[in-house]
Amino acid sequence: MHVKTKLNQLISFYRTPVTPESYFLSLEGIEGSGKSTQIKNLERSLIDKGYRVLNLREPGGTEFGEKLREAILKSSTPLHPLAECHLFLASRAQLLKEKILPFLLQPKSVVVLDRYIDSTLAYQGKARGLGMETVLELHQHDPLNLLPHRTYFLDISLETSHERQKIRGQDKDYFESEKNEFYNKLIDGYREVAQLFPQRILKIDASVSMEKVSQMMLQDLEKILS
Ligand code: T5A
Repeated sequence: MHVKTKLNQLISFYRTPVTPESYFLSLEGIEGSGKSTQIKNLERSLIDKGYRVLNLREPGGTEFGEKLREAILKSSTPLHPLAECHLFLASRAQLLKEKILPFLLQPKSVVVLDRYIDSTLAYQGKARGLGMETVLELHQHDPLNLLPHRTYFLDISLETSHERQKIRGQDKDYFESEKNEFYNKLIDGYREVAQLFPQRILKIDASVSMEKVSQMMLQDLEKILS
């Protein structure tokens, strides 16, 4: 069967949260694309509009998920791509059960998540070579088949990512130590994922100033909330 047909069939399994005036947002992009920076602005703006906001990160966000985060990002041995993928999914399933789903049941609530399914599609599906179909198949089961209302994909080049990481000057983790070849595949992967979900994912040029990126996101958010 043609890959596109298979992907479309898999996508039809997904559902989005339905509590009135509650929203699920995610931010995506390679290292240094500005997700954490923008989440703070987004949170402030949502609180000003009278929303309850739960800001979480992946992997992590629960006691169990934070242990998995440590196990993955500090791993001294290369993990099998399937092992890696299942660890991210385990963290995600627990986060959905413990935090995301209960929070979204309350009206006027917004979950803002730093990385979600699109990270797995781009990192494990594309860059590690598992295949996006495999990653989508693994997300067909409850609660993993929940998609955000809106995903902001902060798109930057590898050069910009390196420059920002250099300025920040932190030690490299498990993924940050990967070679350029991995990152080039990853960037392609993210752009493919954005094409796969054009209604949900908004690709933003995040190489411009923080203020401009924030402005683009907040303008779009107005439309999502209305
Ligand atoms: N992973 C995760 C997978 O492989 N599969 C999965 O399914 C999941 C969920 C998590 C790792 O796990 C992998 C992906 C990751 O490698 P992480 O530490 O949570 O790791 O995520 P990172 O993306 O590595 O976090 P970063 O902090 O590096 O990236 P951010 O949050 O996108 O960037 P931010 O906001 O910290 O900004 C970085 C620097 O750039 C500056 C900031 O001030 C900061 O110094 N900056 C800008 N400078 C100029 N102009 C702008 N517009 C700027 N925006 C930010």
